[in-house]
Amino acid sequence: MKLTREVIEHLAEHLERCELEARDTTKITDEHPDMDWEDAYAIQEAIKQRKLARGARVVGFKAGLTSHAKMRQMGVSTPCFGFLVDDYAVPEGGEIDTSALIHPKVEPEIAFVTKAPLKGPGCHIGTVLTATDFVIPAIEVIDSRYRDFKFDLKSVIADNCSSSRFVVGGRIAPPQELDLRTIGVVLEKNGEPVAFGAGAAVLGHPASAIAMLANELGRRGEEIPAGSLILSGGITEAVSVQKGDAITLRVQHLGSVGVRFR
Ligand code: OOG
Ligand code: MG
Repeated sequence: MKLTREVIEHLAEHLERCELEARDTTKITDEHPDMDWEDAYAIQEAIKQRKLARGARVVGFKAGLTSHAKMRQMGVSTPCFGFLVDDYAVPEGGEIDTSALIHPKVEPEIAFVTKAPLKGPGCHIGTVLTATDFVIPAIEVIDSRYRDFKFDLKSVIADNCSSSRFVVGGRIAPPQELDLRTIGVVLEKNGEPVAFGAGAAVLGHPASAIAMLANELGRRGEEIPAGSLILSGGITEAVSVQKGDAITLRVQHLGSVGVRFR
């Protein structure tokens, strides 16, 4: 670790304030070019502790930057992992207050809900599918706290991987009943299809993203508890949204899920 506890707490407070007040900021590595990966995850953890102290509950995790489309869009080459709290959850068909966000974008994702704990190292697609209760379509709303979504991997990890809101809905299915590599997704904005893809865009198989997350948490002595909801990562590039937009995600065999920005 290169940063002191004090600086980590300060950066966590700064980034979370930006989130809560819908303000953007420059990326933190500009002022702290020496910060390392441990520092980045320590800042993310400090943000989590701030939310827990205010009564939030961790409901799951997210993997991000798991598809080439996303890595290309954001100019990075490795996935990132973050946490999800209950405050981020929006009901299916619900509304999101756009004025509470900075510059939201939506992503089509497959969410996994676990029925058994997943603890790395050594997790792979097989262990993930065995521990999965069901998969369900998910729209993730990301809202980087960094100006114009310009960041590097350490800055975005510290910022809890741009987590902001998520909506799950449609039909659930046990993963054994689907081929998650060929499953097709269509993202619609105001009735127009705007992005398309198949599950294999995420690391060859969306369950690989969950295995990577479990192995990464294992390195830190943590696990994915049973009953967690995990977003496996955007299948396509993220799509910008504005006040007034209606978003629908259609997933082959799994119905659709929608949300509106008011
Ligand atoms: C980082 C978060 C990316 C995904 O699914 O790839 C992400 C970002 O692009 O701001 O959530
Ligand atoms: Mg995402």
